[in-house]
Amino acid sequence: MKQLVRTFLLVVIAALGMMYAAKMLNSSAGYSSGNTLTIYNWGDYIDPDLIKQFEQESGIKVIYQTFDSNEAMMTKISQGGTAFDISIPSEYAISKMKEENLLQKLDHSKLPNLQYIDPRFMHLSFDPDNAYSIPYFWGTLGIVYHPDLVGDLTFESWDELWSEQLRNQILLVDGAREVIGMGLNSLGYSLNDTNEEHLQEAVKKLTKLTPNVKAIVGDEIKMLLANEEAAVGLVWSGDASEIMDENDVLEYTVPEEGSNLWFDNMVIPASARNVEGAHQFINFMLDPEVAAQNAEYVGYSTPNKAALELLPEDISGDERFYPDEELTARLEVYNNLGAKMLSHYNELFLQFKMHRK
Ligand code: N2P
Repeated sequence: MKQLVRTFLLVVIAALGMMYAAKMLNSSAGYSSGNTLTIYNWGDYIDPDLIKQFEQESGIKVIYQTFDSNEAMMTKISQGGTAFDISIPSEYAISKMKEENLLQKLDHSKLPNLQYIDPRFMHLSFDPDNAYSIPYFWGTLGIVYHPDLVGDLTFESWDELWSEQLRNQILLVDGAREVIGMGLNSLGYSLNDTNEEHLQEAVKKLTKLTPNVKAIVGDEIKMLLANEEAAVGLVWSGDASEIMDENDVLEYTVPEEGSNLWFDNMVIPASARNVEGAHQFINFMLDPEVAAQNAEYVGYSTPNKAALELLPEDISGDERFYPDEELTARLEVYNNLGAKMLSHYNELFLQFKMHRK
């Protein structure tokens, strides 16, 4: 009998131990519950001091992870391993995530600072009521170049990228929509084209660009261009602005055939645990002083009207980074082409990358 009692007690102790271990594991995997907020943002896309300020003001601890493409971000969020409370996708990704039920509706009554957003950036077609997404930054895609290293080229046309004098001189941002879209634009097609012949034509043309392409890179593109490691780069406007802050000899231009106009918005993924904290964070980022500080730090264009008024005139008045509606009219926003077409774009981009090896 004694033996039985001892065995029974041992089993109970082991079971309790296992329950405790499971609880510990759970709470470390579910760190986004309670007083923490898990943010998933593009690399180099926030002033780190603002994260500290938010932590101090809210008493919420921020856990921060970064991504370098909408595609990588969507894959991770749909796999569901980590419960992210905030993410910052671009428009076509927002529309796709909405369709896939990966986002949750926002409570606008918790976002009083939404009043500071320029109405021009509200009610856009990918989220007409801003029910799921709140503007963060916006911009264009264009070319940064070193005027002394490119002869007479001024990149009024994308075709100039193919000039022989640019052998091994071009850096491309590592984005499927960006590079395939640029190939399509250079042929006079839309960057949302889904016609297979046009897509094949674009890949064929891009393949011919290969001798000029030095590398396809992520955020390091800024450092490489600022240090004049290459003469030309295909970059997002905010990166261009940061590069030109470092090296003011460089220029930024958006070729005339057209390019991409993009909008990155804050969202709360469906799997978020700290929904209240996520609203607090969005409202914090919408505060004019916070948004102005963030825009000055990262170099991207703010959609926050009140923040824009706080920025120095040399930033807010710079038409290259704050193009007016007339200028943006010739640009195109990426459409959500559907999961199948998006993977096709990814495959074509991979095909182009493989050709370089
Ligand atoms: C910041 C990347 C900005 C993404 N490093 C443009 N959609």
